Amino acid sequence: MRIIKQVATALIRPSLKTVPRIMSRGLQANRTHGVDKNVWVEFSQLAADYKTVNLGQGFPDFSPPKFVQDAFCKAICGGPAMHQYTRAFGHPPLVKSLAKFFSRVVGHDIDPFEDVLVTVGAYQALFSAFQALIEDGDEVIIIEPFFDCYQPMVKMAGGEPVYIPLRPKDSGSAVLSSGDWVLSPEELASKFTPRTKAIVINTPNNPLGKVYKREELQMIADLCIKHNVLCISDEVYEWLTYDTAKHVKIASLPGMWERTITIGSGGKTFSATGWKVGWAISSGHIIKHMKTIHQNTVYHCATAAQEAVAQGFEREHEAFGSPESYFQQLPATLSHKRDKLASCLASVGLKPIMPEGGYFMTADFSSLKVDYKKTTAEDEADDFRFVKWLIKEKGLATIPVSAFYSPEHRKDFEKYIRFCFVKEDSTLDAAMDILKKWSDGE
Ligand code: IK2
Repeated sequence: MRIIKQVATALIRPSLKTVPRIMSRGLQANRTHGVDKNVWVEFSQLAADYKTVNLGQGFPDFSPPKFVQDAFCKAICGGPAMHQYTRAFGHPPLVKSLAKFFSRVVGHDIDPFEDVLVTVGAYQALFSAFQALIEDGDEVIIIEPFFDCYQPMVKMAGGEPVYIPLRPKDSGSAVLSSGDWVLSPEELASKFTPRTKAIVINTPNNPLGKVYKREELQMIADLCIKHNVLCISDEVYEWLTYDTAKHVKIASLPGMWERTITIGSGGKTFSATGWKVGWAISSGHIIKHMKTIHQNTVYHCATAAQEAVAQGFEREHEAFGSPESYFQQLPATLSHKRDKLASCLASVGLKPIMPEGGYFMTADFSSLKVDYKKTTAEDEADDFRFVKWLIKEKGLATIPVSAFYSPEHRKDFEKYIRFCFVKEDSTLDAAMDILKKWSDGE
């Protein structure tokens, strides 16, 4: 009797595998077509599955500075308000400290309540910018290599990405530098059409580490002004520049403030990527449209994390330009790690491109004599195959660089992989051990 009852219940209860009727109408919205692959999802999982030494995704494996950790703890223990909603467009202490700090850097009086939007990481600032400003059929110029989310975000907004690659020029120097990767001014000019709505730049660039020089930014600015085009400037690594490279904000160039959206990240600024506090700074007439997207998507970001980032900026405002400033200390620490990694990569036959900024290093693996193709899928790009082989056979995770290119240009840039060096020395040493053992034939 009990068995009959169980069978009857199973027949009545809809199976999880039953296809809902709605599917016959087409379940998937058009905007999700062709944007389902994500390099971080795929390679972070692989790195975890194979318990690798992880120089893949860009996050520090050390703690944020003590002053922001303390600020976060204080916020959490700071009474009920820190655990509740704050102002939707940014916690007042944070928008005020961002405005105060960046007014000095941009050389423009920034209004904390009109010109700043706090977002869930730089990701949501980018998403809000594309959703608020790009219409069906608008063209958006994207400089390659580019942080991979620009392309799907432009497409989901109905826009058409138009790509232009940075190309390496022969500088005659034995050491390749990210500064040798340049835009052709004529080629860039040819990409502007009456349908161009915006250009996206990223300085310091992920993955190359290129820090755009003032003249390069001026050339882009002149085209933006000539064609009345917006500039979305992703500057999440702005404090991380090395040697003589200097970060210049395109928003600070004449005529650019009112057409530039500058995007930043508290996670990258204070080595706390899990906090997911980001921002967009622009003229209020642009920010107001981004606020509309923000209030109708996430509405709000975590209060205590915003409070901690605000305290971090207050502290940095006081310490600005001094040796106590974290914005001086972090690049000084990272520049040693960068040099160490570059000489290790060169010693095993990889050809590193020395980054002028950021915390990634790209290296050419094409002269290595290893048979990584035996164990990997034929239909994948060479760099994807090489990275998978490195993960599975050698226990070292990196990222394939063709993921930062459009389908049109990907084939030309399949011989590079990206290493992240914002890691403890012990992690970098473990990675170097793997590379050395491998090059010794072990
Ligand atoms: N813009 C750029 C250029 C970024 O690099 C990132 C974060 N990237 O990290 C992943 C990696 O490259 O390994 C973002 C935006 C997003 O920043 P946030 O974490 O603040 O959303």
